[in-house]
Amino acid sequence: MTAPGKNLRIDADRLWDALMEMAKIGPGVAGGNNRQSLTDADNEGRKLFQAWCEAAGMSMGVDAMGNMFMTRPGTDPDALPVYVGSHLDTQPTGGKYDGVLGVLGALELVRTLNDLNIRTKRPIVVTNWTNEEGTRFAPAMLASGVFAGVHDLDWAYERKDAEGRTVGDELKRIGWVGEEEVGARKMHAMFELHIEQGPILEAEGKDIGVVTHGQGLWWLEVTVTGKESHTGSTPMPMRRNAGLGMARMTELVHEIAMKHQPRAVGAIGHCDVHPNSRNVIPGKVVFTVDFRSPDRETLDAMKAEFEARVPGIAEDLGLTATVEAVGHFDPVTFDETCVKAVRNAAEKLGYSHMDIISGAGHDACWVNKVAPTAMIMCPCVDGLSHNEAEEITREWAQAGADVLLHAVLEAAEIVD
Ligand code: HGY
Ligand code: MN
Ligand code: MN
Repeated sequence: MTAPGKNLRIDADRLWDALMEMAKIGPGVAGGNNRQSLTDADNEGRKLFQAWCEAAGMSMGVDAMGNMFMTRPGTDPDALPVYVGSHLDTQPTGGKYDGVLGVLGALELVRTLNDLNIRTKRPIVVTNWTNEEGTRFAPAMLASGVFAGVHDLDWAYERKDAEGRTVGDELKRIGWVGEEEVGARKMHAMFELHIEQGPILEAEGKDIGVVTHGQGLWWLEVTVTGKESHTGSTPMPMRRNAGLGMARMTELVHEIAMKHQPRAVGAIGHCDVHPNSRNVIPGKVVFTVDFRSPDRETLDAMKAEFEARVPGIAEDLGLTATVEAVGHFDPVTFDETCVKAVRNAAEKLGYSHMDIISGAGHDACWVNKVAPTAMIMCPCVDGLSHNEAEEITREWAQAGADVLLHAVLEAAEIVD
């Protein structure tokens, strides 16, 4: 097996063009994207990705969760394939690169191999995972979670969006319920390229993050119930203000996360206020807490402390509150051999690099349960993501995709 020379690089302009082309689908209102999972825009993005992959000689397989698997054959059809990809769905105010860089960086990898007629022993499968973001349908990484056996298919199909539409119905509506059983595919390895979505790589002046671990997550849905009443004529002592309850519980989330610095984070992101009227005291509020830490004990301790202290806050204000876990994964340790392939690639190509723990969750976190997996990160400007102003440089995109190419080739084994 020949090792590729360090002059083997992807075509950075072609990758950038693909990113900008995909960004036109499901545009946001401030230069980013709103291509939420299983919407018509998601369907349009899937079809463009399928067309590009088929034009690059790949054949498509789709499973019952709509996960897209685009295969470039290897010389040994019996060899377990190397999977490489990420997700095309975005946040409602998402950026152009979160997930998309990993999918189109993988496509660019195949296009580069085609240009040079490079064959590999193992097939290479470029992958788009359904519903990574978990914003329209919680939890995040839903389809890769079904693939890894963490969620069962029926439960995943029943996940509802704010309008009450289910994953199963929406998958059917856009025509992406595939024939394949979810999780039936076996992998030799999986690699995911992703922007860091944090400030570390840029601050340290590094082109590449060699992702050794991913932090764990708890998503807790809190329902606080009080009593709707007039904001003008209800005396303060008589109020049962669910909005005030949420405010104090939000403070509590922040206080708990700050207790566990520097390796813990906590915030609320989603909240529904009922009836959400200017002159009605909120009778009910539903909101989601997002706790994360690379350390499992810390993560579970934050959840436990929050759950223990919520009833006291509610009682003080004459409210009731329930806390339900709606998303979870333990901290992840990625596969050493795959991580080494990433580090070797960065070293060979002369890209500055550092080991890093992923702050965000990724499909790779679940796939790592069923196959050797690793991630490659590139910086993003000001560490900003989940914001339409998310930005990367062409150089960072090139560095990430070059390292992805060489790491995948180490696993897929070049034949000639
Ligand atoms: O929530 C996450 O970490 C990912 O962006 N879905
Ligand atoms: Mn992502
Ligand atoms: Mn994201």
